[in-house]
Amino acid sequence: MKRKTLTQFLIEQQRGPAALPSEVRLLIEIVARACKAIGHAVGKGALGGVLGSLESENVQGEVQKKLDVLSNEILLEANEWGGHLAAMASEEMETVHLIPTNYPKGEYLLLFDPLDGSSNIDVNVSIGTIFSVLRAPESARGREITEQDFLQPGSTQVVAGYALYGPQTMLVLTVGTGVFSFTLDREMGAWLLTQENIRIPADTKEFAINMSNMRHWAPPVRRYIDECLAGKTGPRGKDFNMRWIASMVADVHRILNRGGIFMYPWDAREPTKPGKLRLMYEANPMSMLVEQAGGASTNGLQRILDIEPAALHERVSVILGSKNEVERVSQYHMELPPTP
Ligand code: P6P
Repeated sequence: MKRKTLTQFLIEQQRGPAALPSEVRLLIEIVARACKAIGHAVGKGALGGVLGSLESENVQGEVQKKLDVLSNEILLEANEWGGHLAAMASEEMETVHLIPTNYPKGEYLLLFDPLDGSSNIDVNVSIGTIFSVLRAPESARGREITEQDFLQPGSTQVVAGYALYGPQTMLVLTVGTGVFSFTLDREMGAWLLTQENIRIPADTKEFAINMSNMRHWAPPVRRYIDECLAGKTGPRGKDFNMRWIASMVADVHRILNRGGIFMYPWDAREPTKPGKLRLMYEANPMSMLVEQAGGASTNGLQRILDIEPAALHERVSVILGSKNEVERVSQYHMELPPTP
């Protein structure tokens, strides 16, 4: 069976209802090529001398893994020269990364978490790269891009996607016309289309949450999980299964493929922070993918894609996946007292 390449798919998206701009096609192909390079480095592991941590910490105050920094550098270098970007932003960098003056600038902004799930790197569990594309504001033409130019709600994203470095290396992508997955043919070095119009089942029997935080959750989340744990004998009338890979890309990929609900809610360990995950380059791209696949994504009270960002690295509570389950959790947030 002859499968479409990523390039063939993107050319079809240029001709189709998405009328994908050629600069966006170039952007996606460059990011996809960078993800191939990251996947290659991940795959070499100890043989490539890329495992382990550095002395440094990132803007999040997290110890950086060698592969975090390498992945970030691969994405920066791959995208600087192309003339399609006005600037970039990364989980690993304090502020926006401007395009060097010797390169032409474009009208798009690229945001990424270069290697998500870092705690899994050294123990050979799936990790991934998450990316999001915004248009630079018209008002930014002719001036230097600032952090403020990135602070757009997730509903304005042009592209969202991730690469998953697991048993297969996969690229999952949306340009607003549904969700498509590509599997890397390692012999050819080509991304080949393997899934079209992925749909998330509206119901599920599988939840994903870090149960060790149970005593810190707000009442609506505690109620939802308690009911799942009560199984057939409880108000849900069915048994649930639990999965937690501690790699958002891997958990979301499972949910895109067989349904489920992923939750990283606010918890009392850091009461002033709305959650652990980052809005701009984790929650927003994942939320666009999930909604494009017929799922839902909220912070418990509001659609994540509607959130007006106040800061580049702001965090958010994330509840996403099978629509009927996400709506149930939102209902509980409305019925129970708000987070203290
Ligand atoms: P915890 C990885 O560090 C990450 O940002 C997400 O990929 C993942 O879902 C979450 O954190 C795991 O967090 O607290 O369970 O280790």
